[in-house]
Amino acid sequence: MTGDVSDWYRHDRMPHIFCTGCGNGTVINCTLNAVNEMGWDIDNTIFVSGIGCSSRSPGYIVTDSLHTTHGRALAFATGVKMAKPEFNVVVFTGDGDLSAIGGNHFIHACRRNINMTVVCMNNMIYGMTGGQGSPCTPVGAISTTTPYGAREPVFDLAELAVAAGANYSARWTSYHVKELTKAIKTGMETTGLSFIEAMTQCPTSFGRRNKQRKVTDMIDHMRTHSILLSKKRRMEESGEKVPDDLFTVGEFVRRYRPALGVVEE
Ligand SMILES: Cc1ncc(C[n+]2csc(CCOP(=O)(O)OP(=O)(O)O)c2C)c(N)n1
Ligand code: SF4
Repeated sequence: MTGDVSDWYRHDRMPHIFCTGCGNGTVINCTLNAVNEMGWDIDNTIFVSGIGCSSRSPGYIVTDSLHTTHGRALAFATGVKMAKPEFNVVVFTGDGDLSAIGGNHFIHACRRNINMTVVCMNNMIYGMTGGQGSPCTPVGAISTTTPYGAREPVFDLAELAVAAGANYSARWTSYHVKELTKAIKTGMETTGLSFIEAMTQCPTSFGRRNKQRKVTDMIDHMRTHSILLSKKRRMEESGEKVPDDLFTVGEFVRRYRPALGVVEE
C-alpha cells in the first residue's frame, strides 16, 4: 500500500527556484511517484546531488539528503551506500555535472555496479551558470561557449552506462511521463546501478538560443524526435536509414551482474 506522493515533498521550501516551464519538476515528480510506488520509507531513503539546477532537486524532498560539490554526487552517494547499505540511495544529477566534471565517477560507479538509482536530467546544457555547452550539447546547437554551433560529438549517456557496467539503463523524456516513471521504478527494483536519463527542456538557457523559445516547442521536439530503441534496431536490421536528428528512448539494458552495496540477507 503506498501513501500520498505529496508526503515526499518539503512544502515549506516552495516556491522552487526552477524557471517557468523547466522540465526538472516533471522529473522530480516522476521519481517521487516511483519511490512512492516502491513503498519506500522516508527515514530509509537518501537523495544525493552535485551542483546545478537539477542538483537542487533533493532540497525539495523531505528525506535526509546531501547537496554536494560539482560532479561529486556519485562519489558521496557511494560512501553513503557502502556505509549504510540498507538505505535506498537516489542521485539527481545534470548532464554537465555527471558527464563533464563527474565523468570519471560516473564510469566507475557503473563499473562497480553500486546498488543505487541515478536520475540524470539531461537538458543538453549547463543551465544554472547561464548556458555553456556540456558534453551533451548536440552538434550544431548554440550555447554561450559554442556561439557558432557545437562541433564536438556528444556522449550518449545511456549507452555509456551500459558499456561501463550498470545493471539497468534507460532513457526517456519529460514528455514521456508514464514511461519515465515506470523506468525509474524498474531501475529501483533492479539490484545494482540503475541509470535513468531523462531528457528535459530548459527554455531559459537552451531553448531561447536554439529556435525553441516556447516550452511547448521543446516538448514537441522531444515527442517528434525520439525513436524507440527497438524500432531503431528493426530499421537498422532492414537497412532502412534512421534519420540523424532522432534520438533513442527505451530500455538499453536490464541485467543481473554482481553488485556492490547490497544488503546480505
Ligand atoms: C568545481 C566547479 N566547477 C564549476 C562550477 C560552476 N557550476 C555550477 S552549476 C554548473 C553547471 C551545471 O550544469 P548541469 O550539471 O548540466 O546542470 P543544470 O544546471 O543544467 O541542471 C557549473 C559549471 C562549480 N560550482 N564548481
Ligand atoms: S535555467 Fe534551465 S534548467 Fe535551470 S531552472 Fe531554468 S529552465 Fe530549468
